[in-house]
Amino acid sequence: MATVRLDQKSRAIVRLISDSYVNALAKYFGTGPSNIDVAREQHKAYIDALKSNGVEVTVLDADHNHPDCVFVEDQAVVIDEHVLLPVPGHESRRGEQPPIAEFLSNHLKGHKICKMEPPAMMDGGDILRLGDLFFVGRSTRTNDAGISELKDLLDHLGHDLRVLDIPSDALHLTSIASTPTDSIIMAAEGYLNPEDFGELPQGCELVLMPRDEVYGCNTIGLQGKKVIIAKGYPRVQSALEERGLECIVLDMEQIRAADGSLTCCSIFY
Ligand code: CIR
Repeated sequence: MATVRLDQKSRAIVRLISDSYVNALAKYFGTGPSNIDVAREQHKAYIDALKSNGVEVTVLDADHNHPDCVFVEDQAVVIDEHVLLPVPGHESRRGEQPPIAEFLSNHLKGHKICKMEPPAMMDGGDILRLGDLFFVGRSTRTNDAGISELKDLLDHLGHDLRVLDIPSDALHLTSIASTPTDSIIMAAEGYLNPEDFGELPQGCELVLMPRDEVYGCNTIGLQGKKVIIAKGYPRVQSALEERGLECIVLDMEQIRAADGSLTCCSIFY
């Protein structure tokens, strides 16, 4: 999930789909991508949706040695004037990071770059931002040492962090929750409970969706009351529309097949 607030969401990086995408890790939502051409079409529509809604998008080349390289969210965490480069939780994904780190270092000159070191590990997909409050998932990809490094950074920036345990049938926190605005958390029943998030700041709301719409709970909120959602989750769509948001609906079938959600494919900076 984007670790920037809505007002900071004007630029994003994405990365093209690898020729080896059919070998992407897939253990949760999907059993593996089956059609690279369709995956690329769906990814192009994703880029177009960001661009046509006012986001300046930089497209990085694919890394054909890394089947999961399209999922850039996991590789870098941008928070205020800091970039945290985590140690990605799955060994096969660690080599994806250098070009992303290089791009962010070159384009965010005033930012401080913090590099995590093993045994700490974390995927960016385990972090959620609700205004100035952060949540992190303790998962198969994010361990306590990684969480402790994130907490040090957030303490330094004056932001609170709450830790949630990710159930064994989910990959990341953002696989089961997102923040379509700076005051709404959308999550799936049966994966997370209201108590897991704790008391929310005044004016914030937790919207719980039925368990069978868990994939739809990953959304990308944009400026202008717009939100990108995945196709096929009608209750997610109506819950957002009831709250005055305009939904942009994208077919994510071949991205989902590799356990990827909408937020996984971009880093806002
Ligand atoms: C993986 O298992 O690492 C990829 N196939 C999917 C990563 C999805 N990223 C995300 O949720 N942030």
